[in-house]
Amino acid sequence: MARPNTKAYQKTDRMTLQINSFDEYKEVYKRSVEDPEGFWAEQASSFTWKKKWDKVLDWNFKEPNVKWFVGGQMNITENCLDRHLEERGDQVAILFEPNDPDAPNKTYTYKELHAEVGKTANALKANGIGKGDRVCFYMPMVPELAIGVLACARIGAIHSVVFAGFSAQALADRIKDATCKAVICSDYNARGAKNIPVKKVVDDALAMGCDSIETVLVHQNTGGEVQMETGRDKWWHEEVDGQPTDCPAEPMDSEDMLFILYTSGSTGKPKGVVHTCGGYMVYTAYSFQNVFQYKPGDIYWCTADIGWITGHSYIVYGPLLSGATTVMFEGVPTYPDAGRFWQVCEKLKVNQFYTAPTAIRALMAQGDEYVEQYDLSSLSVLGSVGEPINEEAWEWYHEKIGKKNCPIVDTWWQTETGGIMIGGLGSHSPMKPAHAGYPLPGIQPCLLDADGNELEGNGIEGLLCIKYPWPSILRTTYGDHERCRQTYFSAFPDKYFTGDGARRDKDGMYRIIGRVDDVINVSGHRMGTAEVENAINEHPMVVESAVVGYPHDIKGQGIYAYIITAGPVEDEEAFRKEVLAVVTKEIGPIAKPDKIQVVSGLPKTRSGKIMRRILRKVASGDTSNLGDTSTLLNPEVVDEIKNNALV
Ligand code: 6R9
Repeated sequence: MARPNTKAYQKTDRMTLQINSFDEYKEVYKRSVEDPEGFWAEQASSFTWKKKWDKVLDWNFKEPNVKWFVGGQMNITENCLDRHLEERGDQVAILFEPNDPDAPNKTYTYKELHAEVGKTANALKANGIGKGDRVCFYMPMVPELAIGVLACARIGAIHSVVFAGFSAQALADRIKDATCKAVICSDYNARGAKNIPVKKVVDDALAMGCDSIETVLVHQNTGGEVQMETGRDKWWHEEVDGQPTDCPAEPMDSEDMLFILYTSGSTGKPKGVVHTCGGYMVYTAYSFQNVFQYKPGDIYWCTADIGWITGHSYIVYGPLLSGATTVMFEGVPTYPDAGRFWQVCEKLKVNQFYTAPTAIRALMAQGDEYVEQYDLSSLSVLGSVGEPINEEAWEWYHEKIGKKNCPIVDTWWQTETGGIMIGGLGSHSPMKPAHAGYPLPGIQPCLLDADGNELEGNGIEGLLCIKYPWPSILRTTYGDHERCRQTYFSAFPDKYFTGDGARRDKDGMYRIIGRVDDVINVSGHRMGTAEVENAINEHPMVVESAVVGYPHDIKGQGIYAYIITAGPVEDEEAFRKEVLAVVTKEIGPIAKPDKIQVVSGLPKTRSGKIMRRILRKVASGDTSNLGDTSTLLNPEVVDEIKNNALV
């Protein structure tokens, strides 16, 4: 093997990437689409590379095959940690706010975080974990989760974080799909007033035949009792504490895998979206600094969970790459009461605050008194992510939280896009309620009609696609490249299809309408209808089921399930509870249907396809015009479904 060119390519003025006005945005955007390679090479040059790339971009959307910074070598943790040590080694990197509001904050400076990551990386190595191995995380929002993820990246192991609300079954599916070598978990999860067993779920998952797992590393969080299997299960503190703090960063090819993150689609089981090192690094840092207009010394808080992409890109990587102070919150928005977010904003003097519409709607419903008692004057930028934000929630966020002084950046993006694609740049972009706005530099969205024709001009609506690669686009779906091609690149030639519908208004601003496929967005979490149906069908009484989304005041969308049972249901309430239990067991509580209607049949076309359009209309309470049902195989069920609808 040829020795890598070890002459480091360094430039450390990392805060120079920011755009400072809307005019500048327009100029930068123009350049970014006229010369994408030159533009991204320039952005990439502000990072530490072990070896500079030979070629900026190699791509086609047919296979697809996308490679950024080809031939370059780097390690993302050197960029998150080492390169900040000189200038801001004593600045807080992670500011941890525990679940218990009376417990002290825990902080890690860049120096301390660097040392902890080094120790943890050495502990992973001592346990036989190395470059290319997959490591699953199943943990609450504690600093050790971020430390563990970075420790993997340090040694080139691929992390696969599974949200700790998923069931043992869902965890087992993900461990098996990625053939993980180790699981890192906590003993318990302190969430609001609850103490949720975490290690127990891992034990249950591993009992489902996760043969690839050699080690379970258990972080002691609450100190509650757990069972440890000799040889396999080890305590985090015993493995990590005695390790040397120094761990050399593994040289990674730009296109080596950084992580896998499972997400739901319209068909089949969740797929493992794969992101690679170089492009993801450049894009998450660039988008973080521009969207949030982060300035040195600011306190930035994203309330997401690291189990989702938002946590990966905008709690861990984007902020740390930018030398920011990033808040990690263990708790929930309503504990000890609905003022917790605002109490923490006051206490920590948060400058940029990034949350989801579902949280805003839930807190808005609790009344303004929870907001009014806190001083929110430190806030400068408010962010929204995960689902469309309705105008009422937008106005409340703007007025009550931002006191009409803070821009709202409504950020549209996906697990697959790795980073924010459409959204405002702090106060520099014009904003409109419920509109994500303009594409970030380097992002080339387009709207297509159903035949794949690109719709030109403004004041139009269509299917949202992206026609040119950006550095953090997904590279594949783990272990199944064909599925990646099929899902994202086959609907329209040479385009990445997002699955969302959008409108471009008269000013060229994008408004995301929502999914056009069978994906339901519940409280900002993606659920595939097929996935939920498969879970429901596990109930022995269920013959067939169909699940659709319907408008829900707080969650954005709720889950409405139509179920055909084998024989009559004696006790509907008992049956409902059993179905919820099955779904909780198969996926997790987030996938529980809000409404369950037992039906004698499902409306089907003559080719046997469920007419979801009809089911969606009924679920939304709109039975006025169900369209032509005469071509159905079984038109008679429509009346029955309509008459017994739960609205
Ligand atoms: C980051 C994230 C992606 C789906 C996406 C879209 C919806 C996300 C949105 C939004 C309207 C926004 N979505 N942000 N819809 N406005 N600002 O949420 O990733 O979990 O993969 O979900 O969420 O439908 O396609 P992910």
